[in-house]
Amino acid sequence: MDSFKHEFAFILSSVMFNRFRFVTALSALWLPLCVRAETVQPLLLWYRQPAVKWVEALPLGNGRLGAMVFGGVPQERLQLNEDTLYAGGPYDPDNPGALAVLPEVRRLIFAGQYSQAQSLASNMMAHPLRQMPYETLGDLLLTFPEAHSVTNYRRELSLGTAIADVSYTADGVSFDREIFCSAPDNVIVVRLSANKPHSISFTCAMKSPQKATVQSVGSNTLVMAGTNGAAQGIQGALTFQTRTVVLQKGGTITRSPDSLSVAGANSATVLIAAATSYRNYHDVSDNPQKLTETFIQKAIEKDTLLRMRHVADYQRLFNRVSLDLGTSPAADLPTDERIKNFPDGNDPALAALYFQFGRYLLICSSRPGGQPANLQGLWNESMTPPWESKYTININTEMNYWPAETCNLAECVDPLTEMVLDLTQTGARTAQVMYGAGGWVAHHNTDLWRATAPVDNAKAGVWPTGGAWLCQNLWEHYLFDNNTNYLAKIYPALKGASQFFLDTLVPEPTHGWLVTCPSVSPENTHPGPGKASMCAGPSMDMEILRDLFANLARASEILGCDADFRARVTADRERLAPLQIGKAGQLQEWLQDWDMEAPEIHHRHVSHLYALYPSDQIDAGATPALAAAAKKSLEIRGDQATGWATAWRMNLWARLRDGDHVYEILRFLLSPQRTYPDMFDAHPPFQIDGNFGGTSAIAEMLLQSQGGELELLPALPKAWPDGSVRGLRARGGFEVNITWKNGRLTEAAVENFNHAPAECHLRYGQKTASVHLVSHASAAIPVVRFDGNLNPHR
Ligand code: FUC
Repeated sequence: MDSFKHEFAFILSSVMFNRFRFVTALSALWLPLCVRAETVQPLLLWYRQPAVKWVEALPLGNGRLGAMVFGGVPQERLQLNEDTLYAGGPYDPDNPGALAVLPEVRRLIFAGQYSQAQSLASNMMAHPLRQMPYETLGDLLLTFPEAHSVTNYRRELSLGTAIADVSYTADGVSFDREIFCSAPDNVIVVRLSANKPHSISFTCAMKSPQKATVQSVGSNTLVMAGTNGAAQGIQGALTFQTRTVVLQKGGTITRSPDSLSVAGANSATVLIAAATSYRNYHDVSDNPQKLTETFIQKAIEKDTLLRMRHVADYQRLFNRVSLDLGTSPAADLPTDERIKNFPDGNDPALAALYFQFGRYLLICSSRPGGQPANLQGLWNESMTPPWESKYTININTEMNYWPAETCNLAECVDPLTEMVLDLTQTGARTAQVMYGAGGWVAHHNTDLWRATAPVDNAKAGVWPTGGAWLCQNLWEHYLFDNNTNYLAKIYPALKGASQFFLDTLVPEPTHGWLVTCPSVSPENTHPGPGKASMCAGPSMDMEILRDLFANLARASEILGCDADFRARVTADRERLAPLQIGKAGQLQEWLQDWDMEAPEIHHRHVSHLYALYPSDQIDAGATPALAAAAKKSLEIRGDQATGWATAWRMNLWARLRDGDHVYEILRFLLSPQRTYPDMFDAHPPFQIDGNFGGTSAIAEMLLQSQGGELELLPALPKAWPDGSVRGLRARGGFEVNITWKNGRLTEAAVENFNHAPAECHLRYGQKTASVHLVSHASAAIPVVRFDGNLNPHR
């Protein structure tokens, strides 16, 4: 009964959060459908055993604070992260020597001396050569008395509530451990209970590879205090604290200098708060002691309301989208077994779970006020993670945000927007120092300190288009909800990025096309003389700049400003190198028709296909010849690659409207080769972009909205003949529900979320329909429903 009351309160509070949605939900009878879907098909990851490896543990997060839950019986390990705990401190990596070699690097490239250019460009690199790593905070360890017999073990993560649960029977007593990470209250909460009084005994301790001390204070508090370390010669400048409080009911609590022990309690709650002194990329003066004390004090006051507040807050975001792809007996198996069976079995519900897991991960790793999701989202157990677990902006960070708009999590983009606005400042320094240019530039990586100079090595790092690509994510955010205040906020970023390229594009000698130089087609070696990566005007750069310049022009029109600047940008856009079709019928990756001789013909990056996805410069309907060339390139590259690269291929095939091909690739992505038992994406090792790219691709299979039309079921595979999706977002400020049977659309509904009336153009196969939708703010209902032939009925 208690749990029923809880659930009812959660549903009510999450629905009440949005008055408009409440009205609409009732009018369209969505509410009963959503509730039914939740009860029939709980969205669970579950296991019959504790996690041994880190990629078996279950992630929790509130956007800022993260935990990996291992669920051991003798010992619970919560591996903890705080999203600003990086090594180092504010630093300036820009290399003033770059400007001196720039003309010669350009000359060598245009003379076809690519490897010489690449060697010389080593003088353009950042000091230090690598950026700062994101690091673990440490572990919270709960050690329980030894049990002689353990039965009924179960470990699960509910995507419906963002709560992990561990339950088992030890020596005849049933134990339950519920864990969640609350965004509204800024704490991780562990609730320990048992079905027999006085059964809860454990010791609570912390450990960390950081320079930190752990001390018990007062009667029930453990404080871990430390400073971050140096990396690459950049001194650590952050202090941090983790504050853990144990509240028990019944029994006793005792303390040692560095641990707390509970004996014979009826139940216990452990609250964990963490913070660093990071305020922003140039200010590290915050007070982690005060922050954690406040978080803990407020959480203690909330007491039993913590759970409800957490669930209501989480469901406000998560419940916006539901997806039913059908079910099968396989759905009853534990998640790790389902992943093993997925390639050969029929488990559409696992694909739906994977889709929702991606949404879950974004909610947990990217919330307003925090840092953007990094290469591992929020979760990292190492001091030296792969690629520093920071931001690789030649695909990975952009991919992290692909599902944000379509999957109705627009506010999760907020940290990315803020990061880009920071980069306009650090990147202005890089533009000036390295290139003598105005505006701002970011190369292929950045970190907590917003470093923007080229890193790692010239063949990957000297790529000036990272910031421009990030601008495209921000522009998409605008397209999905038409908010001109947001457009005004990001306009300086678009303008500064454009300014940099107005100042640095150069005409290439053969056609006089304007190109980036030096640059690379991300991380792919070309077969030109010397087999280097360095080149001029790789197709991806031209595609990104075509978008950037068009967006800038459109934005300045909407905002009514900068007519002269718009004219310059528009003129330069016309002079960019065009898309070219090569001798194999492929879309050329470089200015030269080099693709078929490239040393890695199956290379994981498919940079030149940016024009097909995420951009819409290539479209099967509008540009069929280029779409055929993009398809050829995709066929040449092959379907299987690292996690994110596999997921990118899925999005591309979805844009080519080939749902069966997307599904074929999903069978690989959602197999143990590319998905760990906890559903984290395997690059390998773990990298979160594949999860986000996979979620995005499933959304692209069901709804696309580029090019002014909302296309329903553009790439539905035969494997999902019956299903429904509710709450996907489309460009223009619309929200869409779709139902299908036997592979055919049966029903759709479109809701206008604009505060103005809007025209909406729909497509299903060859059928089209246009409707007028009243404003979301009007008294009338801003929803139109359609039958399977796109006939509207209100
Ligand atoms: C790019 C990719 C790698 C990896 C790294 C984080 O360099 O080429 O595969 O994803 O980013």
